Amino acid sequence: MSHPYRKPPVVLEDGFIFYSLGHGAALTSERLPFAERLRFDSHEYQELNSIFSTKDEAVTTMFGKTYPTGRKEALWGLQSYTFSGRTITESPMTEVVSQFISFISSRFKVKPGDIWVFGNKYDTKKGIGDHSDDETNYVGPGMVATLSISPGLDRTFRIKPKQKSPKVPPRVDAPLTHGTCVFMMGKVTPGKEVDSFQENYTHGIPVLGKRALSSATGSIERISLTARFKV
Ligand SMILES: O=C(O)CCC(=O)C(=O)O
Repeated sequence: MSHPYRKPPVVLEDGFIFYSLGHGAALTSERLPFAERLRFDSHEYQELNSIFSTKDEAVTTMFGKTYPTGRKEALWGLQSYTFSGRTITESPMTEVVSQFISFISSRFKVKPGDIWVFGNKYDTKKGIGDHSDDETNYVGPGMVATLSISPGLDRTFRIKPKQKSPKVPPRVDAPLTHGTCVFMMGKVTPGKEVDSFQENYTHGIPVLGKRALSSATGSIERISLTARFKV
């Protein structure tokens, strides 16, 4: 990838990118072996999937009207979470979510009990619109991590600055292969309730074009797990 504003992402080692942004924010990613090993028929995947199979499609409410999101949502490590006019309640813990929490806990030196996880499941034809995870009081170490579980289909993680400027790239696309964890790294400023990444950038998963859809090797679904913090 190239663009006129900043250096392209630096590939530090296999599957790891580091992209330095303005405002003390950075986008990095890393492939997690326990997630890369998951297949549709593995016990751990089935266990995670069974949580979503009990859910209805989430709907969002805007200006008093409800709209389908095309996604199923789940929550772990927090009793309930309310956003965009809906409340999600906690699901039973699964092996994959527990491994994800352990990884985040040891990597970022945060107690497992201070981490909660939001899960999305959607099919290849759906995406997630540009948004920020900028709820206040959830700043944690200034990082939100999102893990891709999508055997057979790669997606793209797209970030955009909220304010256009010649000093900031208009967008950065990071590859989301199965088992990749993307870290949105932001600066935590005392007195501010949102870290600099979430304050200054949006992120989203663009809908796939026809060509990408026709080259998909089987997967019709994608699960993402996003780790966030209670303190
Ligand atoms: O599905 C993804 O990878 C992104 C999830 C996301 O943006 C979110 O949960 O806020």
